[in-house]
Amino acid sequence: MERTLILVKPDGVKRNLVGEVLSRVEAKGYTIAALKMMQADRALLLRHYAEHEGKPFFEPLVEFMLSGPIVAIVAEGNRVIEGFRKLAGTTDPTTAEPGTIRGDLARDQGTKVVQNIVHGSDSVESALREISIFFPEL
Ligand code: D4T
Repeated sequence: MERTLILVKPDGVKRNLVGEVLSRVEAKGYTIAALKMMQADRALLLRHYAEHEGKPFFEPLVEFMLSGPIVAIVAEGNRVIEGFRKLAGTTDPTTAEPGTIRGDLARDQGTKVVQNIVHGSDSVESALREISIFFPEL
């Protein structure tokens, strides 16, 4: 069964949207296989966002992800990686389609990094890698 890593980012936790995100994932029919609230540290984020190191939004991204607790979720189901990316909507919340998590719940805050409520793995390889970072016990 396919699995994906979902993160509710600090903006989503601060705005009390954890339940809203979970309820959209569950309503779509995916199963929550694991879930934890945590405070990320820099080392964890450097591993998770290794592909973005050196980009202009990298430091603001790490600072943002350190700014409060996050909720890490493993969701399971056939084609859940693609399915959750559709539920999340595109990266830029201003233009994300209404009906999606980002399109319905986020907007441009004028910050150096996009604050867009959730992260979702973008491929089978990323999902395996990211799940092992956030859930080494699985
Ligand atoms: P994540 O990884 O958080 O699910 O988001 P996406 O897959 O939609 O976006 P990403 O990995 O390309 O970017 C990670 C994170 O950085 C922010 N970002 C991204 C940004 O502030 N400016 C940018 O130009 C890009 C590409 C948003 C999400």
